[in-house]
Amino acid sequence: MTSPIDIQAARDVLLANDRGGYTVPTSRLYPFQWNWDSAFVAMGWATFDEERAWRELERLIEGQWDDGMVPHIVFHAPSDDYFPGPDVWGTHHEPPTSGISQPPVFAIALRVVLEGATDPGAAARARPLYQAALASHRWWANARDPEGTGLVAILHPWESGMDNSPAWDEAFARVPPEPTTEIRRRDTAHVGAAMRPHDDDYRRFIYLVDLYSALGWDPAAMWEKAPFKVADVAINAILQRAEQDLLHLAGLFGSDADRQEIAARIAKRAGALAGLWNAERAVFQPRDLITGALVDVATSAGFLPLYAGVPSLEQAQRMAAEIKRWRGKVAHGVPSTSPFDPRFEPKRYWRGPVWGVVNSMIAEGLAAYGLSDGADAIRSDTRALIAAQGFAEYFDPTTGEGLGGGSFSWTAAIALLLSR
Ligand code: 9WN
Repeated sequence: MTSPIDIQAARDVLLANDRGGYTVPTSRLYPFQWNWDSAFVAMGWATFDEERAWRELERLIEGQWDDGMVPHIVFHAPSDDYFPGPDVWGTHHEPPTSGISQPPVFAIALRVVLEGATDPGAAARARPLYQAALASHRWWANARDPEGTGLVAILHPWESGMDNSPAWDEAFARVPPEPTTEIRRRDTAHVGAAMRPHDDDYRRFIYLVDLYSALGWDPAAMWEKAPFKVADVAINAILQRAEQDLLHLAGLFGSDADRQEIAARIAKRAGALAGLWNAERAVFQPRDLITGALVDVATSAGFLPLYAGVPSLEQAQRMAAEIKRWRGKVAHGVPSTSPFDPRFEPKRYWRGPVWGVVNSMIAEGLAAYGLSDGADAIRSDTRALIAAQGFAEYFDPTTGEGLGGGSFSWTAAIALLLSR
């Protein structure tokens, strides 16, 4: 029997990371507002402070661009603790923001916050946020799937939220490690370099930022010139789930035309996502849009279509069995990279460690298929890791050790959601 999660301690993490209506992922390492972190964090706030949950979503939307993009970072206040800052991004937006997006968890969080709300003003609060979410889903379709295939692409590994996943190795190797901006990494001053991406990864990360900045962050020019273009499973699965929640919200706040538009995107993406299934590996795999080939990799992102109800029941059962096999090989699930893959590194960021937010989505997906044994195992692993090690950024699946930044907001949010 593991000890329970300390709920007050989880709340205290959010309170300590609150910078006035937005929550930093953790102090020092990530001193701004991050897109998908904030969506999970809003759901965490909603468990004990409804007003604060609304503010989190509203403050993220302060960074939304006129074309609908919700940037992956909003630089609300200056800080020297992070690289690359607004000067490197050069987006000239006010407030300053990065120039790429991140997994669109926003509409999912909006629905959760609204459904838990007791304040009579909640609908008035949700209405403009619904419009913001709709605009951002349109942006994904227009800017990141201009050919209308049904699958959106990421143009930078940071856009996936899973920065150094082996899913990008092949495509990323084609990006020249030759930025014009001088690299001044700050992350390795805060956490050990062995837990972070390599310097060579940073040279390519910043090369892409320099390239897109020179193109004025124009989506059409970026699409044409991007040397890195991948239809990521996580982005598409999360967007598909978010569209379902948006469709529900459109029933409250939208028009018939909105509903038809959203439903059409859902239908098209469902078919396109089905084409990413690898029956032999029992995971979904990304497609490299430069070569046109599926990337033969097995990562935790490959299970996320469960969260959007994409797989058949038989596929879902096969994935549940595969997750069990991975958990059997290491001590704690779900590792971000298959522990049977030679590239598995249990401490290096997205190349092996367990992430609470990913676990929460996979577990919710399995539960929706009635695969409650699998869902319960993942939830109890997540609870046990947090109870034993605190609110770490991520965990070593072989030892359970908490790694990366400490007092981490989205881990605290997941702890609160798991303790409801
Ligand atoms: C780049 C904030 C973010 C998360 C990402 C995670 C990491 C940033 C970085 O931290 O990425 O966006 O500098 O390493 O990979 O998922 O949103 O917690």
